[in-house]
Amino acid sequence: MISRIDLRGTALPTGGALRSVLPRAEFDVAAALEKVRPICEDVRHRGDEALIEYAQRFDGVRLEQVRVPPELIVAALEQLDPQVRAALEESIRRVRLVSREQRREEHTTQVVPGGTVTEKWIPVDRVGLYAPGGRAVYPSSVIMNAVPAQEAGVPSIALASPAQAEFGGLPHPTILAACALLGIDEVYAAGGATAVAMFAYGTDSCAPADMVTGPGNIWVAAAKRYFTGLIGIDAEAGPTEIAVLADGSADPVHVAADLVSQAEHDPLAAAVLVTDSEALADAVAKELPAQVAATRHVEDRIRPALGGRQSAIVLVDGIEEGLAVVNAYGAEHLEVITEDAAEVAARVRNAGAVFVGAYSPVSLGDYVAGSNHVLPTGGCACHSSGLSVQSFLRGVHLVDYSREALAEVAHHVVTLAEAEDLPAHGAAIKARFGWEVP
Ligand code: HSO
Ligand code: ZN
Repeated sequence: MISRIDLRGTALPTGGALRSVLPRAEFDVAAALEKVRPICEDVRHRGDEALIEYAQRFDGVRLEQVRVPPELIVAALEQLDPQVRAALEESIRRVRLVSREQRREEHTTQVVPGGTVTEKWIPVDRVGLYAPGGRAVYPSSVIMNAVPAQEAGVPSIALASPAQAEFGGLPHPTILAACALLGIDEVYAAGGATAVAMFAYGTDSCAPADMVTGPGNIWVAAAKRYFTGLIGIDAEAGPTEIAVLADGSADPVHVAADLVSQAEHDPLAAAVLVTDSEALADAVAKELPAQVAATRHVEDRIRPALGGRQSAIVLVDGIEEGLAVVNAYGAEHLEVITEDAAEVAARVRNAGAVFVGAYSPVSLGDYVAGSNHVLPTGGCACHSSGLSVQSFLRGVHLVDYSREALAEVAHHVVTLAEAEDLPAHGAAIKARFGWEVP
């Protein structure tokens, strides 16, 4: 069901070489980009009319309008199962607690008397959130995107999610209900690349957004890539990944359950166990088929995910080597289930989020840990962060120098301007102090 990679007994390759022996799904965004380009341009030129046509073509729904009437968003919350509502509310509360503390303070540095640089943090004006439909209807992802945007102070937040034929052309009711809980009343029935294009260019019914965030399939990732530069994006989310770094102290039942839990998302989802314990590897390999047999989504997602080239059990000589492996891999989610888990976790450098010890499974983080579940995939954890309040803020420097403070460094500006053959830069200083700046 899951392959093995044995890295024991030899020196581990370093850097990129180690990464290349580790499993990873293929996710060819560049190829998808060619297919989404004409769709995005069509939305640009024909706006709502194009969105309505694509809803018909891709979602099999004849829409009267793209915008969801706000009273239907409220109605969806009224219909929501009270237990689901309570769980979503607790998720919102906890993510908000964590997000609130991420808000950066404005800071002023006095560089010299009379010369200051202040770093201000300004939220983007308008954000478009995307919530997938189809296989992945995740109200939790609406929360993970909306709460940090709200805590950042984004004044205008809209959401798009595909029209669902079985719900009369509205987005899925739990997505609408989550919007109502979050106070989002601007919702559009638009899916995939067309939704991203709607936010990027704007249409008659939807004002353009400065930024689009939210998970999605390869078409959403491709559209985000297409619009990078025109709008801000969170990340090109690829298939989800869990890596578990475990030693012989880990319970194989827990480890197997956690691997299966993320394999359940997608046939391309990656589940990777890195361990120095052959006994654990054997026990997990034995446990997996039993657990898989007892759940849903087996043939279409879990089996291809666990059996795919992106998943494996990786055997290493020790936890030190295991750390090198997980750092080279840069998983979206990394669980550390070892003795001294906190100490081992503290040495992880590359992971979207780290889950410490036996009682911090990824599915806790997916819903109610308070952490964010929008995290870098595909090794992007080596250079990028998960979604946070910071994602929605721009740092702006306010430069405020007095005449005296400028005079003090005028000669340095003139010198550097000359050194770069940009005399007009120097002239902008000389014009203020006479043309004889030394
Ligand atoms: N594990 C997914 C997020 C998710 N899980 C949504 C359940 N619902 C990617 O982090
Ligand atoms: Zn998940």
